[in-house]
Amino acid sequence: MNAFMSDMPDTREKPKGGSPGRAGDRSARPEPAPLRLTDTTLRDAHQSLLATRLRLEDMLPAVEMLDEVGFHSLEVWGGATFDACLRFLGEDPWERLRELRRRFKKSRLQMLLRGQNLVGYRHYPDDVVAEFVRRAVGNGIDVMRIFDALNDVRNMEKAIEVAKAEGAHVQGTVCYTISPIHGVDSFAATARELAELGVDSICLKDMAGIIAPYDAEAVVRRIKEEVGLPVQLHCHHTSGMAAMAYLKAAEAGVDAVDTAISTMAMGTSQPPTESIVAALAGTPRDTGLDLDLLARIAAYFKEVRKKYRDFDVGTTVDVNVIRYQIPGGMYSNFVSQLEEQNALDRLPDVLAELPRLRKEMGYPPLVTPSSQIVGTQAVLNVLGGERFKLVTKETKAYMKGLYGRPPGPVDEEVRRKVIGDEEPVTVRPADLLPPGLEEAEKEVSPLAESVEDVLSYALLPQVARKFLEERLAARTRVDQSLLEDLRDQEARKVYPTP
Ligand SMILES: [Mn+2]
Repeated sequence: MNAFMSDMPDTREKPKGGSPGRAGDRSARPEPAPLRLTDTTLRDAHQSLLATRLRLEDMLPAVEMLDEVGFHSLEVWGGATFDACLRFLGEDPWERLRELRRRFKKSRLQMLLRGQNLVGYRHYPDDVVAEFVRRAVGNGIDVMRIFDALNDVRNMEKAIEVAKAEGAHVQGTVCYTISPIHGVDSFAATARELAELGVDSICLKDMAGIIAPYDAEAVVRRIKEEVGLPVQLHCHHTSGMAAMAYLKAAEAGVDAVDTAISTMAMGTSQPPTESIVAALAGTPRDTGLDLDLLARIAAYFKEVRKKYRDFDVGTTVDVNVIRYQIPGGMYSNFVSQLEEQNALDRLPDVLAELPRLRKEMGYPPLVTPSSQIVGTQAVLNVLGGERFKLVTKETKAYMKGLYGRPPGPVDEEVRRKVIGDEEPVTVRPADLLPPGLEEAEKEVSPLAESVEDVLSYALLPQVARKFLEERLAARTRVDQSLLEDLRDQEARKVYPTP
């Protein structure tokens, strides 16, 4: 699995062949290469549009076609898919990965990893992180995209180290956000830190779908100039600007972008593959992908999507994302949380509270888990009558530094209100965690049949226990019925019936 990305264009600055440019001439640009596309249909697209409910059985009929396209990679695992498999679908996420690996003969498979949070919502100890990454690569992941909600590289370094050692292509991620302290300088600085950890490429991740085309161009250009690694742009179509951002990024030399097949694209999902392919056809960044084949894939998912209509969030542009620069899910969460409290009239107060709170918390990018922490606390600050009268344990942990270093300084007065006289930690948060794998194994041992089962339990204890118990129960029922059959046969032997 080593060097499987050798076909990725070398994007370091080099003079055009035969051109007489001066050495170090900044105008000497690399030969334009085809823009590469990562397909997200089997992960982010259905996570964004169908509440992560797409089942393996509905993926498999499309695998052969998807494998033929010539995608840069296919994102098929990680993010919320792990949780949703165990929690809602009764599917073993590890088995899903192995099955996809068996069937994809030519393509690289990619996953999204939340750094030290893996595919969960809290920091896991290093031994759990290391084993999870090893097993993810061992079961078929080629490309591991690793991010941290706070862009704190200390929360990514363990996963990066292990994924590299296992021979995966490691993509370090810079989470894009809009704030007074974020800009091309800070994004480039994070990218440099990731490069120093030895990542193979950089992802600029616009999880909220808020990046404007000219900002995408500026950030991509700057990261490429400063870091000298391939750069991939990941956007959501939520604001309607993502395809424009891709075009400007393509002009700035971005190496790859994330798209979804058209019938699983747009809205909170990625821009449509076919549109990007058509937009660049005949240009120096021509993707070379086959629109007829893509059309067949689109037709397949158009039908499949109908089965999930109960979960389907549709594909309109969310103007609130542009107005408040927050992820689409966050706004709808506010609405449902306030509706539950019969307090929808307080929505403007919550929306006014959010930027104030975010400033006090050091401007965290809003992505799992920070989006949930900030969002819930904003609602509590409004409904509690007094700010920080009610505080979640996650807000406490955040203010203590247990999620890592916030991008900017936190408000010390607020910190005192939230954690009192406790000392905030300044070390890498996972340094404070004792190993967890052995303990997990002990707790789940009668149910677990593999290290992968133990990992599922270590990550999501209640959810995984329930899944493993149901799996055992299902098998026991089968065994008992077999036993009954055998007994019947025995009975017939002894007392033959006419
Ligand atoms: Mn995404």
